[in-house]
Amino acid sequence: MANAPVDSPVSAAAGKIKNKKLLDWVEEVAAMCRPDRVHLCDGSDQEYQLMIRIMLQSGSAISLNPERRPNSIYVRSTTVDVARVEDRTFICSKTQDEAGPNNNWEEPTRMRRRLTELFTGSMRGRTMYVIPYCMGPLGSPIAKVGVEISDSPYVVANMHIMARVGTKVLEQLGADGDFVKGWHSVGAPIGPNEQDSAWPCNSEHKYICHFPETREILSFGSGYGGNALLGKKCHALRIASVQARDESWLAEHMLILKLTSPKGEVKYVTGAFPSACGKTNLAMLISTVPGWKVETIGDDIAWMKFGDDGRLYAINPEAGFFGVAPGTSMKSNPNAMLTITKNSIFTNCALTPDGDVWWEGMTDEKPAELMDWLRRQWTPDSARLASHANARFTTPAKQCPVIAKEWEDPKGVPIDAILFGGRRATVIPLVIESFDWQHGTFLGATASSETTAAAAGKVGQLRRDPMAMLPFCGYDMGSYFAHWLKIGATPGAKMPKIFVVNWFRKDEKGKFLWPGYGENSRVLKWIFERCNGTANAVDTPIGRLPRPEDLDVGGLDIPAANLSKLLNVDVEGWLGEIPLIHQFFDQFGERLPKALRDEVNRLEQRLKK
Ligand code: GTP
Ligand code: SPV
Ligand code: MN
Repeated sequence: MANAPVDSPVSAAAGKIKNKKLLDWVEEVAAMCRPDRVHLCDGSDQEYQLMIRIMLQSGSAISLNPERRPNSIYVRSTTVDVARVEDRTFICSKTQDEAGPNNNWEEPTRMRRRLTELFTGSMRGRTMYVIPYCMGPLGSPIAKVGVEISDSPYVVANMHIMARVGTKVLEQLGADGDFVKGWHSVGAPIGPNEQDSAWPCNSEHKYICHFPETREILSFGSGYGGNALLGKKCHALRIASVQARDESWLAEHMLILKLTSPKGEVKYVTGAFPSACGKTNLAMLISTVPGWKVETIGDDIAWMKFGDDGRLYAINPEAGFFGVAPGTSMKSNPNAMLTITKNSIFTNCALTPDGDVWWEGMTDEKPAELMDWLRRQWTPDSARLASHANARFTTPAKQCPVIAKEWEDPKGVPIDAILFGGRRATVIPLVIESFDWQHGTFLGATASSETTAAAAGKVGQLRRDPMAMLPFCGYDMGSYFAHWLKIGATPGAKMPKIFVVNWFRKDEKGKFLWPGYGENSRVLKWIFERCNGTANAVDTPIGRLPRPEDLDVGGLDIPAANLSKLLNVDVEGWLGEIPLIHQFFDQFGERLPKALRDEVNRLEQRLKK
């Protein structure tokens, strides 16, 4: 990398870019943002180490103790930049109707004007990094290329872990390949005599904008997670959901797991759970039912396309995990703990005196002293959390001890079951099997969950989060539901079975009724056997449910009363949902498929019988 500003910061990088569209764009962004330097990312380990050094030198990062956690760093953001900002996230489609009631919308030309003002000169004093990335295994027919331009070395380092990046992607792109453009600036230019701050961002202006028609993302003002790592939520969900609609496939907020029975039979399962509702944990769980095994393919996003055999094949577009730290422990998720032993980035956790990280729930006993995520001394008597509730680890997927051998298979894995989950203290049972695809789509479309710290705003508010896609669907959700129904009606399609799960039911005292985590394997086993037609279920007004004796709870110490509550149909509760579902559906107007309205009516009739 050139260290001194040169006359044309773009020229060195430009010489290596063969793709005309990319070259023009890099020049356009550089001319607007006025960085001191331009760095075309090659994706090498040297480059990763350089990013780490830059962050260490600027005070952005601290090296963790290499004996405890080799090649790993600790980073803290500021209080105004700790999570996705849903109220600052926009879908700038031509019309507001296309963005739908589920998205903030702004007219594209107006938003561009506003963003041009903000991006102008926004990279002064900084290096502009050009990061070619591939979502999905290189060469996979399901994978897609994007290029993120960012002024943040933290973003570059994270993208190295989360996606396939660098020269190999540029080669795949070729001279005339197409790609998604992602503009990103932390929005904090450095003046001539100014020092950089430890976590540069813009505390006044944040915009996470998507232009679905031109397949562009413009993200300004934040350096955190889904706001800044544009391959993830912005590209792989918001832009990709629009592409998926246009090209008849599915881009979903789903984990992908491989489930093997004691007989060695394999099924692949995807699961949509809202942010911080258990995808990473389920994707790498250790079964408590003897002989059953879960292996990980992905923990956050699934792209699914039909194979020639009419089945849906899923790939994980990502290469790493950006996982919720709090609650992760050797008890709750040992495989995650073993994944993050090295080569990882920790953001907004607490720091131990011996240079390691800690977060709430990591150990039964709290450390005697810590530095909290806001750089203050902390002891167990401190009346506050040591790590932020949305503290995260960034870690390579290939380090996961239970990563499935086929996790990078370019053709994907054939899906047998799709799960919809959420945090529901009441009403929703432990598991429901849908009657058919349309009913399953209805259950997904009406799913609701309590909000979490993954997004800025109130925590614990119950809201509808259809298919866990409310913050991530790049177009009108009425049309998205229609797309789901259309996919299910594809001629010759062999669709997965759809299930609802809820690990978060509570008793009157607010205690979880279900132990969760590894014990969720008992539900996975039932789902597996339902797919094979070997487990029992009873038809109820809300769907097919196991009776307590249909679920393998051998060796599990759970009161019979809890189990019957977990598998009970709360008729009153469901009847109470009916008007709320109608109300929710009303906002989509004409675009709501009639079939979903029929499903509510049928549900009501069955409940009243
Ligand atoms: P994102 O990365 O934001 O998309 O989150 P995620 O869906 O991957 O959620 P994750 O698995 O990281 O879990 C989030 C929180 O839920 C953690 O604090 C977990 O400890 C907790 N959690 C996960 N699974 C269970 C479960 O089965 N039962 C209970 N009670 N809590 C769980
Ligand atoms: C989520 O919020 O669903 C995440 C974290 O997976 S982020 O990448 O910040 O979106
Ligand atoms: Mn997520």
